[in-house]
Amino acid sequence: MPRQFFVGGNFKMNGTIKSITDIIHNLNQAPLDPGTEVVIAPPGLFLLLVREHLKPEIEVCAQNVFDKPNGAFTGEISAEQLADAKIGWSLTGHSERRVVLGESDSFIASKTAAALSGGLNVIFCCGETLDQREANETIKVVTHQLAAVKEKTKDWSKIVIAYEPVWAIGTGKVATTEQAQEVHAAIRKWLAEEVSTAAADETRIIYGGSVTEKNCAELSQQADVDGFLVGGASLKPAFVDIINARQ
Ligand code: G2H
Repeated sequence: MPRQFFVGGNFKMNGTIKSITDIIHNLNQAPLDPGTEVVIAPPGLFLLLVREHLKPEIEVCAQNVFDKPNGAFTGEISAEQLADAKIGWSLTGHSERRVVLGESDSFIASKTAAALSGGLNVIFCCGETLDQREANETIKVVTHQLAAVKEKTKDWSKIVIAYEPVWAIGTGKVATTEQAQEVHAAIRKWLAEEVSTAAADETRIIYGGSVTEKNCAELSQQADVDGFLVGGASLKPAFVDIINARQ
């Protein structure tokens, strides 16, 4: 079965009730490619607002999840609480949490496993820094990040892998189609060798890092690019053009 094209919008720590309501209204009335699975990740404060007003065809995603189901963990939200609130997805492993908040591969893997066992789907992010790319360590870094998840989870059917080179995030410097395809193919090879051929065939591997309505069409034509995780551009009306990149 062909992999369904997937576009996620990661709003990061942006938006107000007014601006997010405007985004919801725009997405609700825009003509969206029915072949694309669309998921948006507003700040946690707005998850319920978005779920209540967004059309049900579009899924809602937390930007973060904790690795315990409940308890004395001030400021955290569990997968079970998200699932109870009809939030079906969470991001894990975003480089801003790895770098700014110091999340380790092992903690991210625990959060990913907890999200899956709590009933969520996960967009797991991985990617190398500029120094690592220049040292020819891209594949080593990315597969190391993936291997940490493999240690704690067997079932990859609810995981979408987002390859996000750190040097391309929010910088306007998008990976070339060749750079993206090369890493996506390496991730698929890793899945075939380390997980299963079914996981390699079926897992969506999406690209993130300065995706816009201008560069998405060419990237979307690469054999192993199954969609996008979009940051800055997901806050703009042109997000619709990215969702419709394959039309
Ligand atoms: C990468 C991406 C979304 P942007 O972080 O996850 O953001 O498109 O702004 O580079």
